[in-house]
Amino acid sequence: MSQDLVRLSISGTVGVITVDNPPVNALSPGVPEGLLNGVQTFNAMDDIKAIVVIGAGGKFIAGADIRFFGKERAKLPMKPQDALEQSKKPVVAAIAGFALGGGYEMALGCHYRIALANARVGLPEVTLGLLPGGGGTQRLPRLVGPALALDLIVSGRHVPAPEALSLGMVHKVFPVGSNLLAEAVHFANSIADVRPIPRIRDMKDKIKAGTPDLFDAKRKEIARRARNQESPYACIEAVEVACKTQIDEGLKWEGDKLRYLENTDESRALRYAFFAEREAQKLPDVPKGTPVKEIANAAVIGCGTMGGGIAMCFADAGIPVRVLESSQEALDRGMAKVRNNYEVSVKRGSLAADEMERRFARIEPVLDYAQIGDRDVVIEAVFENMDVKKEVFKKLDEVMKPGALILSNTSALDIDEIAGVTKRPQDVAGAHFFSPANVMKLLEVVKGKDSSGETVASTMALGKTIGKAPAATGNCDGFLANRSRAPFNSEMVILLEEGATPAQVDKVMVDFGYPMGPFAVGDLAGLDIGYAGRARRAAADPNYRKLPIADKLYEMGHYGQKTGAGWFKYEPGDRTPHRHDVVDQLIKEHMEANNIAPREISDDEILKRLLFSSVNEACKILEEGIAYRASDVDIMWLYGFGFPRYRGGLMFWADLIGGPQEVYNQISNWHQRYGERWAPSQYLRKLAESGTPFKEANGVVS
Ligand code: T1G
Repeated sequence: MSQDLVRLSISGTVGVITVDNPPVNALSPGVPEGLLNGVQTFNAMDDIKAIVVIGAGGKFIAGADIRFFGKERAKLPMKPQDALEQSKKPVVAAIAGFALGGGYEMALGCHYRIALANARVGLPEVTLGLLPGGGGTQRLPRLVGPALALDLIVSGRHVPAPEALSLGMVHKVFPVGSNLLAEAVHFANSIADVRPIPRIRDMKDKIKAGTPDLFDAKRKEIARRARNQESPYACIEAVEVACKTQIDEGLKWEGDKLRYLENTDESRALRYAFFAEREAQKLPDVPKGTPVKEIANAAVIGCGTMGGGIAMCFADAGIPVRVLESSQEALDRGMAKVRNNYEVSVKRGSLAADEMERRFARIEPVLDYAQIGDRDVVIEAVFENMDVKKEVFKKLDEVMKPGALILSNTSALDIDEIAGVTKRPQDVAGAHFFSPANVMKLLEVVKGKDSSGETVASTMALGKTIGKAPAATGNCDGFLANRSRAPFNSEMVILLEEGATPAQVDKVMVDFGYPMGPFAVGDLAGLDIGYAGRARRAAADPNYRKLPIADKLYEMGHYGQKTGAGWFKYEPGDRTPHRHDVVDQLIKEHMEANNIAPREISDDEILKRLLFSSVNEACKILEEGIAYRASDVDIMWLYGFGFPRYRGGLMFWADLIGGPQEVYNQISNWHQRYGERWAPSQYLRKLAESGTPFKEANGVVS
């Protein structure tokens, strides 16, 4: 079996070890064994002078097989990366595509590393709540120095080959299109007799730079971002160990730490999120292999905050895009905002000035619908009003070429009603971006009843092309993301009626791991958006629980940061939230008018009232077949609402704190106390009764 996943061949006096484990050459069972066997076999052959390790399929190795973490794994007599390093014959790692995690660690066990120019290397284990457990934390600091090793291991970022060359992570880079195997054999022959063989374990100079200040400074630097997490700190400690101990002792420490981390909730959650994002691409009602439309160019209708941000997504992905507005003045204003967004990135150092110009040049402002008719895709991002959207879609139906994708960025409106004004509803779907569109990764793809499989598959693929995390949903008010979030938005205001304050609620959610509290987020997005949504829901549902405090705050003209005050008050030019006396007064008046005595509300109750209300709604959405699976809910919450990734997502977190039974029991209590809005979903009850965890929930209870 190992031979199938790892093949051995000989080219002259060079032994070639080829890893062939599609789709990403992960180090699944059999691959480490095959690598070990390859090194030992070629070391036993006298006429082999050097060895090459290469991956099949245009990629090197993607790292350990993540599916096997948390499970018993075969123990090898020796780690392949150690066998590679101790080989008596020099070993060359030939990297195409990617060498990540355990893959790059195999390359670090080799004595030389060469790569194609479009390959990338890295140690992303921290993104899975782990640390490089195959020698990376001990070898990389010796190769490039502890400071750079800390940056690479704690960030987990991928390093493009040219940069890796400049950092000393690879020895040589070959142009794309080169015959990497031939180049590797040639390179191996050129170093076959070089002695001593350069083993990283023998490199002792750079590691001396590992002073205590370096590690303390790194811990301070990550403190806010790594709140509530263990793995980033374990990565720092591992590099510190590398600087203080012999490598074999460090390797043992590292292996023990990996075995601990892989069994933490943090790592389970992060590994779940990794697979959930990929699972979301699988649409049960859209056959695999459904043709996907080529998108060579795009158009966006509307150049407001959303339209401009969406245009940037295309420009950033190298796709030329025309932005259409109703007037030159609106167009100029929108383009100025886009330019400013780019300039902020340049100022921050996250974008080079010349790259900004290239991207900005891909966005072409236009005023005439005739100028967008030939586009492969058009995304409508005009005012969130059904009549306005229908007018735009009638126009698009007239001008767009046959087969063009015609998408709406609506965040909640009925996609079937919108598609219904066109003669081609099969080409229409929702492509709901989250503000700011050029930053937030979620793309909520809304399937209309007439949307063709090709339209849905093409929109999902477009999401990946522009660097988003796409997830699909059926059609309902608010779709999957905003509808599951709506109870959270209500419950947070209702808690104020009982004695909580915006500051207390925000602190609970920030301590839980959100980057910002929900009241501060409301002030940032603008309270007018929520007001319109509540009015629409109240009109549609006589039982809708009104939020008088929120409505009054809006009606008094407090929209949030844009008016200098909302739930909090803001000094001009300063986003720091301060207590807003008007809110205190509104809460006081509401309690007096309703004879409510304020009570101490625990942080735990606040957290669960907000999140359980949304878990319950998500169960209703799953039961109605609007969502495919619970992990899609989690993708929406991770990428759309900033739910902390190291908790896996709303549904995965609910499993961690007791699962459906715990949630059902608590919701049933609140149903007694607060009435219908807390009526538990039938599906939730079935999950509880059947003992099915949320993460396996797909709307059906077998
Ligand atoms: N293990 C198992 N499956 C993996 C995998 C992995 N490492 N990487 C990808 N897959 C699956 C993925 O779920 C999908 O499956 C298919 O391969 C294609 O993936 C000891 C502890 C390599 C950049 O973190 O970043 O090594 O959906 O859609 O867009 O120190 O996959 O088709 O059924 O993402 O071309 C460290 C994780 C592991 C790299 C390719 N390595 N992978 O991206 O394809 S821990 C990583 C990626 C470790 C050691 C430590 C990306 C990719 P399906 P894809 P892609």
